[in-house]
Amino acid sequence: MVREILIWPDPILKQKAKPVTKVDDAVRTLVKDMFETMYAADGVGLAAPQIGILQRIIVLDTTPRQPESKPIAMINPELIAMEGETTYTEGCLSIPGEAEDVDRAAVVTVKFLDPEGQEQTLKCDGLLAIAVQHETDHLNGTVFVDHVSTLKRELIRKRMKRLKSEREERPSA
Ligand code: GNR
Ligand code: NI
Repeated sequence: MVREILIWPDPILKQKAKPVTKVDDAVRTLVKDMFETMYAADGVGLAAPQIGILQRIIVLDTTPRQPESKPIAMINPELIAMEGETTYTEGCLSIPGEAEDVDRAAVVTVKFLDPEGQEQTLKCDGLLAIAVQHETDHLNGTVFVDHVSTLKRELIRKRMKRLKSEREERPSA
């Protein structure tokens, strides 16, 4: 089921998500909904708080609509190593139409539980490393505009206010 994505600055997006205590069918159903929502919105990642659920779950697919597309679901992800630096122009499904440069680690090692509850460790680079950091930020109540200047953030806040009021007038827009 495709869920509705919250638009920043929704107060839910500022909260810290709670660790998953048991990887059960409810978690697996949520992961399925998160993939459906991410693909429907043409994103490369999605964190549970973006659909209003304060649990530490993220999904990623940095090569959607390619034959070798690799969907990854991470439960309770933890960044255990970060190396190097890189800058990438980021966007966010919760901040539609906006993009700003953000500095992050270039290579990250992430430890997580897969949907079977098995512990996994993955070393990521490129867009996947950026997306993992962007999504783990969401689990800690942070969005990419928290990494840009106050001036840019306040301009984006105004545009999101306008976007929300337009959507209330014309819900299909
Ligand atoms: O779809 C997304 N694209 C993207 C581009 C650059 C850096 C990060 C991202 S993640 C974003 C989806 C999203 O908002 N996930 O929280
Ligand atoms: Ni995002």
